[in-house]
Amino acid sequence: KSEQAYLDLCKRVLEEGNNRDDRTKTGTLSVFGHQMRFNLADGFPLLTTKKVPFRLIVSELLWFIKGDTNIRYLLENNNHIWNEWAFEKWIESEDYKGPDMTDFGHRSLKDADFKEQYEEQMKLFTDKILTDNQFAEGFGDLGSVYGSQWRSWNTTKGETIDQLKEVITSIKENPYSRRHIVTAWNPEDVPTMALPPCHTMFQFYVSDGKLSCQLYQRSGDIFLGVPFNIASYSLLTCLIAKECNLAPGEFVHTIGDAHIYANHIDQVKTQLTRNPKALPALKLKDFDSIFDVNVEDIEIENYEPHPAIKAPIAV
Ligand code: UFP
Repeated sequence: KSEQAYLDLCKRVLEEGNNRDDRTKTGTLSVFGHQMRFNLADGFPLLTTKKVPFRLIVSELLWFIKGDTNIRYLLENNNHIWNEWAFEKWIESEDYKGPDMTDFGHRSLKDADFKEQYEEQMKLFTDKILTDNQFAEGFGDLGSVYGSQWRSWNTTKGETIDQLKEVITSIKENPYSRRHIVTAWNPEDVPTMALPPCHTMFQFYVSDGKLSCQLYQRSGDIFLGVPFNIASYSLLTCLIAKECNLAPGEFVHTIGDAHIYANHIDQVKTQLTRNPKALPALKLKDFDSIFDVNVEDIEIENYEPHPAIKAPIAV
């Protein structure tokens, strides 16, 4: 019940995890292959053992659902989680005239003066994305991220496939199909992507009037990423269930490389000392199509988590 499946994953990795080097040179404890199940009838699986920022999860998911790949929508919703990816393109372009921002992620962790400069440039960048249409078109678009993979997958014939729309139609028309799949992993694109999709594919399953979803996540940052990912796909499942007149079933979360970064271990241990509280409830306003849903249509009720726990993000 509740968030125990997540806490069990944390315990397993602390106990059994292999010490591994990783791309970010931070070092991790990692296991390969783990599955968590969340029964969405038990409450909405937004962790209570630390505060998770639900509004960011909502605006990011609606951004994907709309097929939007421009960070302007996120910024309009005060969501900054994808900024670095767009910023990177800007500082590498002819248009950028400010101080050298090479390797800004690592440098701003180590150098307070640089961090200040970086934050100043980032503020200039995001203000311009919000106010200058042409600039936003040029530098706000992230290209092949989930929004485009879900809603306008490019085919070799030069056409696009709306996987999300098609999967919803197939759930409605042929609920017992074993082909309710949306994929984000495109082997042709992967070699040139800055961040190949972590959520490689997901599948839906209808049983007893309930809609379940399973995600295969190739790589999971257990402390910072996974709590977001659980809530995001659970919300997606609840939204699609509502459109299809089904009750939410289970969210099954399968992770390939499930890791705790070396600089998150103390935070995870702190979190494990806390007693989980009752899960909150998701409240959705009525809608006909998930493509029409806005941030105001989604509320979380009775969310009374333990305080947030800070940790550095691996870059
Ligand atoms: N990561 C997540 N969830 C996400 C996301 C990224 O856990 O939604 F976008 C983490 C996993 C890993 C890193 O720690 O980001 C991606 O690095 P790599 O591509 O080397 O697996």
